[in-house]
Amino acid sequence: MAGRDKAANQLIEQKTELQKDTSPATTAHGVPLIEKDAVMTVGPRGPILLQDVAFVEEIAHFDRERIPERVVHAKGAGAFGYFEVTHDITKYTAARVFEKIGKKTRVAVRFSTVGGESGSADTVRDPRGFAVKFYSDDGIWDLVGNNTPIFFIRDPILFPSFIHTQKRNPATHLKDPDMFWDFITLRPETTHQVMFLFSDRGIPDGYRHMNGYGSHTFKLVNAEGKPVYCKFHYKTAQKIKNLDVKKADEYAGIDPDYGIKDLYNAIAKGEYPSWNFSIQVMTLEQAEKCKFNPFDLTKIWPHGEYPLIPVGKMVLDRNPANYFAEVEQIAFSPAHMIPGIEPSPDKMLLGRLFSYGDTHRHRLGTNYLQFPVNCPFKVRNYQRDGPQCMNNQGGAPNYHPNSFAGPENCPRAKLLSPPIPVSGDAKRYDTGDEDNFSQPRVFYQKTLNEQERERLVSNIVGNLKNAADFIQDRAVKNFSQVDATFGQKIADGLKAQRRPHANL
Ligand code: HDE
Repeated sequence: MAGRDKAANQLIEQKTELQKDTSPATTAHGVPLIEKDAVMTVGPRGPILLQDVAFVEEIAHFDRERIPERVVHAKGAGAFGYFEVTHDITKYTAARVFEKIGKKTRVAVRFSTVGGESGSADTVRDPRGFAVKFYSDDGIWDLVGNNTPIFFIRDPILFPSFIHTQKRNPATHLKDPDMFWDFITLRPETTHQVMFLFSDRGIPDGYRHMNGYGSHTFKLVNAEGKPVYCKFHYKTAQKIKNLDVKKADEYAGIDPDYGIKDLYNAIAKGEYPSWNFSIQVMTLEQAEKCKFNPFDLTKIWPHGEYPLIPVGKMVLDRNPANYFAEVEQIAFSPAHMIPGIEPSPDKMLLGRLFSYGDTHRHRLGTNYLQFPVNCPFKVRNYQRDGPQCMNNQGGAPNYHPNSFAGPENCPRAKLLSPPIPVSGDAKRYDTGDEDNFSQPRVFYQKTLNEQERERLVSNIVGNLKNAADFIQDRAVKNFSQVDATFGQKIADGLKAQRRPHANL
């Protein structure tokens, strides 16, 4: 139909295929229906009979259609495709995904915004989630990253507070610039990510035109059991494209699902988006001597010292056949790692290892890993039963050790998980004061050009002006520690805009 895109025509294009199946409508227990669109009544005007089990079933299922949305990253788009190895990195890792050049692994991807609810606009200033599920021969590997190589905080205990400041004020139920900027300015380790967020890259043009990052430092282990630290990068082959503030606001009003639609239509038209995948590597000896903490998620590893090593490419070539089953129910977890890929001491990564499985058990249920989209190729273990259990492993022994051929340990996995040397005093180390401004300074002075710096200032002022004056002053103080001119420009911009409100 003229003027309509693939997403708009989805129902029409599917019709011919569906018409081939002429079997009747059924109840959920597979029994053919007599009359789909009428309840059973005594006489044409009612009342209804309780023996209309088809009606009771329909309503009971409808009553339970919603599951809790994700507490963060609630709005998102999903797609499927493959990852292909183009360069050999077996000297760093024995992970099956990177086994040999040409090796292909199926992937599922979910892109998302972070702070908004599931009905919120796609074109807001917010980091974007970039979560990839690799269906590897050694089980599921989830690389649950963002479109930024860094994050706001470096201690996971701060995460619930940080997220509360991005969500709604508990009294007004409104987004609250005081909450946001109060937290940001009281924890200056947020400065680097805040500057990235208010730069041009803070509003990507859909999900195809942005990079992805594993963000954390991970550990790779090779076939000899030798580890190195590493970071993962996806560079978009579509080129980086961002939305300017005016356009983004416009789309938020008239086309709030802009990102989902753009991805769906590109794939439906056969314009498969792809990303080049690379790694940065740091040896354990280099990590010891590194000038900054290589496990601090508010920092990047400079590419000059730790160059990108090409590895492969990821291509997305299939849209979800059913959004709820394959995207709403997809369950990523940084704890899903495979032999050859391990966590580093990054506190944020380690903090995340608990959270995701926990949220999935609450949101999706105990057996969420048995849903087709989450399911690895093979599972043999001693876990049994629980709600919605679909693969209960037949009559295989449900205890270990046993004498009846139950599954045993894997020597290869053991070799690829070398012992972790640890030392130090166990205590709560407040890391708020650790070098918060040197990398933001490089970002401001070297990475951005003059126009980009101007837009950064204007974007910050445009948002910060809504916070209370004393919070604005604190923000200026922090940004001045990045660069005195930067701080001054923000102060000047705010002064020009300052509203006559009292400093409450
Ligand atoms: Fe998440 N995060 N996160 N996060 N995150 C979730 O899991 C959490 C963090 C990221 O498309 C939740 O299933 C903690 C960093 C993505 O389904 C939850 C901490 C990065 C997605 C959760 C972080 C991310 C999530 C909410 C601090 C980038 C969406 C629903 C220690 C490197 C995945 C869910 C999808 C989702 C917890 C910080 C990325 C609650 C505790 C840093 C892309 O488990």
